[in-house]
Amino acid sequence: MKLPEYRWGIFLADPAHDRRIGFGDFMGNPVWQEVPGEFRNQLRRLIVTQGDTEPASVEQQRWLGQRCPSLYDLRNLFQVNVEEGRHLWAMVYLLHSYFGRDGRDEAEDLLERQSGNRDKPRILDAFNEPIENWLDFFMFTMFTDRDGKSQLLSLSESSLDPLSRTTRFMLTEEAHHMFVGETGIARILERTCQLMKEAGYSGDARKLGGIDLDTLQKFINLWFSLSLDLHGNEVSTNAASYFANGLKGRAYEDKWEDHAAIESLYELDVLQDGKLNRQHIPMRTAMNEVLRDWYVGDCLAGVTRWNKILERHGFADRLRLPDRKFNRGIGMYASVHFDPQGHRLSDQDWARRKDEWLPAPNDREYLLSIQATPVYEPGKFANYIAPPQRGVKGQPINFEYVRTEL
Ligand code: BYC
Repeated sequence: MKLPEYRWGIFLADPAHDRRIGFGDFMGNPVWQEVPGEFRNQLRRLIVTQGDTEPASVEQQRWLGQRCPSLYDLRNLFQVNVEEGRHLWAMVYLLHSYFGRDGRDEAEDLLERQSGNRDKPRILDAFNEPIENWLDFFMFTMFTDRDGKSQLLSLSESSLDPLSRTTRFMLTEEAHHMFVGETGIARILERTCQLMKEAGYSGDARKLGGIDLDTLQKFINLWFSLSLDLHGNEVSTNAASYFANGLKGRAYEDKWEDHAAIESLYELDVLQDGKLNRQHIPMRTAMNEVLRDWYVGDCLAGVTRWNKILERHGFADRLRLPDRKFNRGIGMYASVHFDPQGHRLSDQDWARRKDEWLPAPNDREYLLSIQATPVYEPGKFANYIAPPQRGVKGQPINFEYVRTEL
């Protein structure tokens, strides 16, 4: 369809008959079709935070078309961008329809903030990071969109039914974004393995214009740790009150046995006076950490699938998720440094060694050098990435997925 004919839609999952509040202090009551006055601020804040991430990601990704590895990938980028734009629309619909004047003001402010802007940045840190190359993009859609999945799963449990229904619909699209990320990295890895073999098992895929495993690992370390931060503090009274008030549940709340979570405890390594101590904290205050646990498990499954590619090609190397204390900017582990195995580091050791674990300027320069020219010819792929196994919606891989004529 031509761009001027495109219409943003507001999609809500079908209403569930006689839906009841499934957790917290109001469990069993009918869900709300309007916003209760006493929870107005908290709900607005959650919706604004969610809404703010959506245009942010499009702003972050706006340079990628000029560096795309194929028309197939360009098409996927555009679909992701259009859907994120629509997710913003969905959150703005909630603000306009349910929050009156202040909702409309908040919606305006969403247009004022901009990813990476020094004066008016986006609310959450990961959404101010530049996404300048396709490795960033695929890692972002693998790891940061997966935080989208965690957060949308927990918001879809909300007692505010319009919020639950919009987020339930958004989740269906989030799945495709993660597919783009996971298969994007899988295709790079496939090509890396081919190039490593061509290089005589020397392991240096860069010599042949590919992306080496060390660089892939550094980008995993970066985007996984940034996305862990998106789950908030380990111990959070905000999270406890969201849960108590029925605003935000856990992922798949119905799979839990105890939906009140008043008595139960959560075991956590608490950093005190520079030392880690295993402690029991009230479950409600640990809800961010509970969601983070779910998230880490979901990421791990993806990394295990990537490692099957290395295994199939006969390589002993493996990709790994870093320890969850590594490179944290939010939460109790942010005040000290840890290596990817979770060992404490002094500030000096961190400064000396961090480029071993996180993308360094020369890694970024290298990636930009191999992505300098976009590949716009149908069926052609940049040297560092393998073609997908199949095209989109039954079309062949060499289909002209994006028309580039004016
Ligand atoms: N960066 O009590 P805490 C997606 C602030 S991704 C900066 O732990 P809470 C998508 C926090 O605001 C999903 N600040 O907070 C993916 C608070 O500030 P105040 C997005 C942070 O509320 C790809 C203070 O620290 N959805 O959809 O429990 C493409 C105390 O923290 C950060 C949502 O985020 C951070 N990372 O937890 C497109 C869902 N973390 O009050 C889209 C809605 C915390 O001291 N948001 N702070 O000023 C929430 O559920 C919660 O706000 C959070 C934070 C989980 C984010």
